[in-house]
Amino acid sequence: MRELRVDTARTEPEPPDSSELVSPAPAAATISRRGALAFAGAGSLLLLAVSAGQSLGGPLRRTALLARHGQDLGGGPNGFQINQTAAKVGIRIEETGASWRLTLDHALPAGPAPIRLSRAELLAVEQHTAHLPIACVEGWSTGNLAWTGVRLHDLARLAGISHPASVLVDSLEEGGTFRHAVLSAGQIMDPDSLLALRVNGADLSLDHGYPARVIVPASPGVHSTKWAASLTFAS
Ligand SMILES: Nc1nc2c(c(=O)[nH]1)N[C@H]1C(S)=C(S)[C@@H](COP(=O)(O)O)O[C@H]1N2
Ligand SMILES: [Mo]
Repeated sequence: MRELRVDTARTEPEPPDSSELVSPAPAAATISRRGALAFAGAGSLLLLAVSAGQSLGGPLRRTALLARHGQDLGGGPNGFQINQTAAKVGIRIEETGASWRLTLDHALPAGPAPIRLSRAELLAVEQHTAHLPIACVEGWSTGNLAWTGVRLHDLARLAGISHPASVLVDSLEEGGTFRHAVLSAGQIMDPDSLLALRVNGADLSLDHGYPARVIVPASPGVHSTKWAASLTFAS
């Protein structure tokens, strides 16, 4: 039963059918099918699947976080583990406000001038959603979170490099090991690799990297630079 291993973010509603047990416009899944089985038995599955609620940050998730880290992160879309708060690394709220721009650049000796985009301009570029966890080498990971933003590949094209070999992502942070990261061609070209502006349907919180942060699949958390300031593509 493959369904039993599907997690919350990938739990999809049943297709509508004639029995009218299935909502034609179901709300997001509240818990995974595995969780639902353990919790309520198969007979209640459809009822649970159509009940409204948050997929993450609800009471079940909160309990899991408390059990794992002994830390109460609160609920809500941004209620997941943080590695380095904005305050801890010296991010000033003013530099994340209306004056913030993302600089898209390239490492070519000649080529197009750098582009500077506001958060509103980034939100006007085609948005994609990827369901990915944060997995920190310090020994914790989240479940899948729904990240929404602009594909790194689309940003590379905007910078004038459609086949990048790598990208240097720099943050607003001034010191610190994690203030920048280099991503490979494979990471850039993955359709799930995003400059994320939103998570779980809400704007990123400041501690999770507002105004924008990188998220890439199958990579340690250190690659997902928060408080992005510039992306410099090399070919
Ligand atoms: N600028 C910046 N980005 C960063 C970090 C940081 O300290 N500074 N920490 C990294 C690490 S080690 C991890 S595990 C993830 C954690 O992301 P989160 O705090 O949103 O869960 O962010 C990464 N991005
Ligand atoms: Mo990390």
